[in-house]
Amino acid sequence: TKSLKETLQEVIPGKQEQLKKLKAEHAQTVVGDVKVENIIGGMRGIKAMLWEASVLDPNEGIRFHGLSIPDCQKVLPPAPGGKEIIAESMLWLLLTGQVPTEAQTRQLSRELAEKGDLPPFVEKLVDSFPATLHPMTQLGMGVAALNHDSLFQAAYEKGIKKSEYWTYTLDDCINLIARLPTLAARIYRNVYKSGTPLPALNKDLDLIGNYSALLGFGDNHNLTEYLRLYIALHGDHEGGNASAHTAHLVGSTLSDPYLSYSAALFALAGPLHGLANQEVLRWQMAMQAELGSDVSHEQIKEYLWKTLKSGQVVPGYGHGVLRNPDPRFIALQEFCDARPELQESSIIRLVKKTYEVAPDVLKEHGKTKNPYPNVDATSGCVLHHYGLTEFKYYTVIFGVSRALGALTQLVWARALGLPLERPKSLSMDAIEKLIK
Ligand code: AMX
Repeated sequence: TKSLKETLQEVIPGKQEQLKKLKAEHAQTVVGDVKVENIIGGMRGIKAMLWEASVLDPNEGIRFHGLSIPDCQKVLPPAPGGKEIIAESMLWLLLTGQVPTEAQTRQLSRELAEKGDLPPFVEKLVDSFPATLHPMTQLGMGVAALNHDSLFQAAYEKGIKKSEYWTYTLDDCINLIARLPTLAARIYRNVYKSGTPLPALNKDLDLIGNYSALLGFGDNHNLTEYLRLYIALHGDHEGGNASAHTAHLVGSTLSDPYLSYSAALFALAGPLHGLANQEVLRWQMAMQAELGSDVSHEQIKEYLWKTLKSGQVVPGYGHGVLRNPDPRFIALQEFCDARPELQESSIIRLVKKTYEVAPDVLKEHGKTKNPYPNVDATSGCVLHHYGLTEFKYYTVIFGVSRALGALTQLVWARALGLPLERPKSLSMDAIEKLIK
């Protein structure tokens, strides 16, 4: 059985060759233009970044090395006794572009479990935070502190060849992915469970099986399966989103993976990025409190209009890039449809009914470019139903997940020798001069 590193070692030369050819033959080929609206509009639409693991099509949604979500659900090995995609098989696909065998997946699970313990000083650091400090702030600080053990940084200080950067980066990324659930679960217990001690990592469990057990939900198979799917699906959403882009930008300075991903987490903590799932839950629960559990489509329609007329957005709908229902939303909806306990959940039923009327209301409202649900329309509601009810913690789970894609790209950035990011900025006066 070839290990992840050995597999990457085989894949990298082909990609390096592809990049060399692109540079040699097409460095001057034009693939888009830049309008003033792009400069003042958050750089939307500008094709300006190399990102290997996934590409987002506005109509079809995300593809990981060409594989759609249903493709991944067919081919990626699940956990023993489980059915859903798991973080390890998704990580393997993102990093190598290949589907791992079951044996490779298990080997990676074991490696991650063996590397998952936190250094004692990080445990102490996290335990010293007040429970009132936001869990995302705690996660970002914990991840930054883990750079104490960065192999890349230590090797760089000693002096290594550029061609060796990626191997140390990979080692750091694997160590960080292994430790993230332990760190995130420790924060959960400190904030919500009075610091009750964590169980030991089980070397025979997958990464998210262990995460669920560390959180205290080891016996809750449904929640564990949901977390596996949620975390695999949120693993990567191409490179331009704020958290992925932050990791890439910081990493381009040759900051190590811990510092790069810590910065990414603070981008994810923003209300326009990682907080949407908790907003959906809050909004659906307010709807339920006002209208009761047995609501008609007509009543939901009225509630939607009330939200819109008060100048608020309908949370869970719309997207910066997507122009169709988010395939991640569809995958989560299918998860709900297949489970009787979720079929009976009043909040999940309300989410589904809302989906049946909201796109038409949003079309009539006429503002959003995408009237369809995004992944957050359901994601938080399922966590809540299965007993993970602490809203403020939901972005931390997203943060455990997004590491898969953001860290994959750091490995590729070093393997391909990508340079320091340095886009050109302009003042308004400078833009006006260009126009004249
Ligand atoms: N309800 C009401 N109005 C909406 C809307 C919604 N769900 N989505 C967009 N609009 C409005 C915008 O506010 C904007 O109005 P304005 O012209 O008065 O400023 C107009 O429609 C055009 O916006 P857009 O180009 O379609 O979207 P965007 O790229 O500017 O923003 C997003 C994308 C997701 C922030 C936006 O759709 C939104 O606020 N949705 C609700 C919050 C949400 O679900 N966020 C989760 C996104 C997924 C994720 O990253 N986790």
